[in-house]
Amino acid sequence: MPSGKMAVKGRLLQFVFVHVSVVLCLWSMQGTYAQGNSSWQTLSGKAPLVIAHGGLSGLFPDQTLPAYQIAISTSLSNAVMFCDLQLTKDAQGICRTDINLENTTTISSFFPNQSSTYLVNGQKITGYFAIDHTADVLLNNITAIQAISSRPTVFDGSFLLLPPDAMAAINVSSIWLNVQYSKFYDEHNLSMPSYVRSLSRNMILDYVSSTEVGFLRAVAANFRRSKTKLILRFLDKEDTDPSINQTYGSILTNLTFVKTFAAGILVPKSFIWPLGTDGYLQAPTSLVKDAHTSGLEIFAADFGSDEYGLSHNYSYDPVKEYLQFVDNKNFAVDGILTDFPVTASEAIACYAHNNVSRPSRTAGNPLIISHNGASGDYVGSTDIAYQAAIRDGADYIDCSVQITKDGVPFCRESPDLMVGTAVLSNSAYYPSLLKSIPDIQSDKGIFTFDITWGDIQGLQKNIYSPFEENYQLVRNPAEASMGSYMNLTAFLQFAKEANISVLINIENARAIISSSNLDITNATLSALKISGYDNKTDRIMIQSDDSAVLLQFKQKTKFKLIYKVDESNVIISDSSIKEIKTLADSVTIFRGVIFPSASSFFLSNATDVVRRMHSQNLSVFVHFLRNEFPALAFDYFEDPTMEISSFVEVAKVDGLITDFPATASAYLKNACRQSRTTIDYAMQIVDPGSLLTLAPAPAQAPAPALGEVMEPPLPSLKVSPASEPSTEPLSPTSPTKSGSVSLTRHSMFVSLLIGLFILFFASY
Ligand SMILES: *[C@@H]1O[C@H](CO)[C@@H](O)[C@H](O)[C@H]1NC(C)=O
Ligand SMILES: *[C@@H]1O[C@H](CO)[C@@H](O)[C@H](O)[C@H]1NC(C)=O
Ligand SMILES: *[C@@H]1O[C@H](CO)[C@@H](O)[C@H](O)[C@H]1NC(C)=O
Ligand SMILES: *[C@@H]1O[C@H](CO)[C@@H](O)[C@H](O)[C@H]1NC(C)=O
Ligand SMILES: *[C@@H]1O[C@H](CO)[C@@H](O)[C@H](O)[C@H]1NC(C)=O
Ligand SMILES: *[C@@H]1O[C@H](CO)[C@@H](O)[C@H](O)[C@H]1NC(C)=O
Ligand SMILES: *[C@@H]1O[C@H](CO)[C@@H](O)[C@H](O)[C@H]1NC(C)=O
Ligand SMILES: *[C@@H]1O[C@H](CO)[C@@H](O)[C@H](O)[C@H]1NC(C)=O
Ligand SMILES: *[C@@H]1O[C@H](CO)[C@@H](O)[C@H](O)[C@H]1NC(C)=O
Ligand SMILES: *[C@@H]1O[C@H](CO)[C@@H](O)[C@H](O)[C@H]1NC(C)=O
Ligand SMILES: *[C@@H]1O[C@H](CO)[C@@H](O)[C@H](O)[C@H]1NC(C)=O
Ligand SMILES: CC(=O)N[C@H]1CO[C@H](CO)[C@@H](O)[C@@H]1O
Repeated sequence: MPSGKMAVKGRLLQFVFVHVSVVLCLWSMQGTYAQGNSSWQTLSGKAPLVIAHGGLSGLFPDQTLPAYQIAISTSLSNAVMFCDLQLTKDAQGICRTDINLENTTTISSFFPNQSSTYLVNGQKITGYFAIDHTADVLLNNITAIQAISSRPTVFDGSFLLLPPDAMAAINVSSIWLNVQYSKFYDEHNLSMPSYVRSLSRNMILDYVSSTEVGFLRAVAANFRRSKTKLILRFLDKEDTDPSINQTYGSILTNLTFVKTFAAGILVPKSFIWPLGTDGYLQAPTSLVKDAHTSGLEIFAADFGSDEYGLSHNYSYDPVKEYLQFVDNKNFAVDGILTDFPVTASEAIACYAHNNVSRPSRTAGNPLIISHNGASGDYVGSTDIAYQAAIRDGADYIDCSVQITKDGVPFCRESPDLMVGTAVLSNSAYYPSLLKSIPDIQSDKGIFTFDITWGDIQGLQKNIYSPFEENYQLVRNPAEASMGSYMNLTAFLQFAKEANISVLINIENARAIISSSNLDITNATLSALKISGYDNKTDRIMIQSDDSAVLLQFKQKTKFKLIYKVDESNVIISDSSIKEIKTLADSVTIFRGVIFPSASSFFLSNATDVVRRMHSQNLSVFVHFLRNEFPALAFDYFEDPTMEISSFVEVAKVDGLITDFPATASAYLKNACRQSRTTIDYAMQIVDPGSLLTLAPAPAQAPAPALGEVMEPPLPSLKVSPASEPSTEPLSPTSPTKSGSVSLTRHSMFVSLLIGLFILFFASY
């Protein structure tokens, strides 16, 4: 996805009267559920709670009706909706996270140049405060905006602020009220304890938390006989609770004291799993066990799938982080406060306590094909990346073949060594070998076919992090230069020993013949022959974007062939599909050919290309799947699993080509997919285009049609290559089933139609 995701800025809508109709269709997949008891290491023994921080605030401006509604419809049925309470001039409550309303609302454009400055817990803050305005003005004139720059701003200004009692009007299972500035409001003659007491007479408050011991002690007597649980919320250890002038770090050392007025604690997740300065998790603290020993529930805060600085241990898969807190063999927190309740729900219902092995590779499951091995965690195309891919559950490991000056074919994605190696810092190669080959790439490069295999093996390698430049998201720095490249013969030998199938990708074959007089196609054929793979046609697939390369393999071998469509934004006509069918058994296409996306990073539509390819008996592989959130359309709620789920269940692809085979493999064996979950939950899949109805984007120009599939034959070499393979066709074996997996498994689709009719300037 292009780099502008952060920069997408929605218009601030200022309507006098707007009637927004929100229609969002989310399809959910539902199996039959066995009801059973799993033993959770929570205080109650029940599954951990999902607490939605302002609703689905990872997508919508937080604490608005759509944010809560979508959170309710996509989360566990007992999910808790969280409201951060602020008080207005006339002692009414509104749900807003920050005491300063400026960053999360349109208030500064409604009252320009009217900010004020207050001393809040000893700190001077300039901005817009609820205490300066009446509830009537705030709830009727001001709308919410997204405060976090990586999240969509297209909904800014569309949804009104809410008072806490608005949540009673929607179908919430439980409500959590958080009070952070009781002392500040008290100084302004507004009493949080009185407000919360009176609110509790009109609605059920399941949880009331506060960062102030003073507040909790003030209301403790009132809630003693109710079902409301009082929770002490901890800020950073160095911060001070102004109500008792003690740091949170010191309060944490006396949980017996906390138990005298609270039923639980809410802590930053780092109190439980501290993050080292190296970006990896350290050993867990004993806090969860200590809290449970003291009879306190413990809830962890600060979860977000689009977080910068997420621990590298999780490989950018947010599901793994939740599992670290709820399913780690030693303890489980009692609940998780998250901006993405949908992914926390999925982790708890579908992934936790799921010790099953991978379902059969033929039972309607798409193939998992690595992209340069497990390149999400290791330097692509190295021995350790391939070992990891196998360990992580790939069905096929892939080798993009490059060739060296001395004619050795080896595995590496780019022919340009400036990508992913330190070739530039070596005066033997730079600048003398820098050249421009427009048929390969527009930028100048230093190419593998100008350096010998021995010298390439000596180059320092660097892990490729596709979202480093624009988002500073780096991959597994601890392994960032580890591993060795493998020549094709060694790669095939390795695959044979590991008993794993292989996808060989050949690109730029004709440009390399013209510029270096080296023939990758023939070199690949030779390596296959040498390694004894020439008769293992069920173990090898050959992929190319060049019809002439595929035709050579078609003439000389019986391998399964894959045509790779190079364009990511293209319409593939039925006649192109028929042409492809004459060349190949399968097609590899980019994600956007199946689910095109709009400039706003929402999916705009679903094409029927997979169905049309299937009708020509072509299998369809989709690439490249990546976990980092900027790779994902907003429709997937920044959850790579939801994208995988959608390609498998909605698009029905036959193969997933991924940098992170572990994420795809975990998806295939999740308990919800296998209808074995003990918690009634249906994993979400997208309805492409539905969110765009909420977030109108400028019309897109239609995608161009795919150009000619058939290319002229490859040029000949100027001199005969040293080692030519025999021209005899390689001996066939029985045809494989790997390319044409039948996809019949899915049970019942339940459609959830959520119609939200939001009337602006109507009061609750
Ligand atoms: C689950 O636990 C409850 C309470 O401990 C018990 O009554 C019930 O029989 C258990 N159900 C199963 C399926 O084990
Ligand atoms: C609010 O926005 C201002 C200006 O963009 C920024 O400096 C400040 O850190 C933001 N505050 C919060 C709490 O995000
Ligand atoms: C707000 O202040 C700025 C300068 O600080 C000024 O340019 C602008 O006109 C003022 N707007 C209003 C509505 O007073
Ligand atoms: C409200 O939610 C409960 C359980 O979550 C469900 O049984 C009920 O049908 C819902 N009611 C409405 C009106 O959606
Ligand atoms: C609060 O009320 C007291 C007494 O009623 C008054 O003296 C004080 O000025 C008020 N403070 C504020 C900030 O309104
Ligand atoms: C809070 O405690 C610190 C040291 O524990 C002390 O220096 C400070 O004066 C106290 N502040 C107030 C307002 O009591
Ligand atoms: C912890 O709190 C309890 C209850 O308030 C108190 O009795 C005890 O002295 C405290 N312990 C320490 C070490 O401060
Ligand atoms: C390929 O690698 C293997 C294992 O490292 C080695 O034995 C073999 O000589 C290499 N082949 C070439 C052509 O360098
Ligand atoms: C493939 O060839 C090897 C010898 O090169 C032979 O041992 C093996 O049986 C053959 N396998 C098949 C399936 O033909
Ligand atoms: C969505 O895709 C279908 C099929 O490709 C096409 O007929 C339709 O016009 C598209 N709709 C939009 C809104 O782009
Ligand atoms: C590849 O080898 C075949 C013989 O096996 C030969 O006919 C063909 O010309 C070679 N390709 C090139 C580009 O030299
Ligand atoms: C400045 C202001 O208060 N504007 C409007 C806010 O909304 C209320 C209720 O709709 C109106 O009466 C105000 O005029």
